Amino acid sequence: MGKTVRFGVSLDADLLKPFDELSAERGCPSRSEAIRDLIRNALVQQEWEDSAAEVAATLTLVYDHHLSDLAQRVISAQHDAHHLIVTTLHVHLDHRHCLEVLVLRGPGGEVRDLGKRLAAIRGVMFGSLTPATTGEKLC
Ligand code: NI
Repeated sequence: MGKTVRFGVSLDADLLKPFDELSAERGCPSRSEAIRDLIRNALVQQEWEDSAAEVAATLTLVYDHHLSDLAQRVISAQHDAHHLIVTTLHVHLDHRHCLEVLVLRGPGGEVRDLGKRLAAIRGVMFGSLTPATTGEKLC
């Protein structure tokens, strides 16, 4: 962690009021922490805009493993992209439904494409990619 630098920020009171309200709603302890969060979010978003930059993400899938060869197709698609998958968690939600959480790491473009490919498999009921970061560019 680098040394802390203090700087002043000037902005319209009409903009500060909703910012403080939003920060309080999100449980942010101070304006400094709220501004740090905004900067980190912007940096993570920038990482994702560069499709070659290394990112981390989680992908959540829900599917019905009774549907013909669906479970096999989900597994095959994961094996094809084994280099992007750090780990998987499989939960048998009930007699029919499976929930899988995949932790992904690799170039943003490939991670995004894998998320789309798996979520688009016919029979997958829910697919959601949550962008994260490897943290290397954040302090
Ligand atoms: Ni299952």
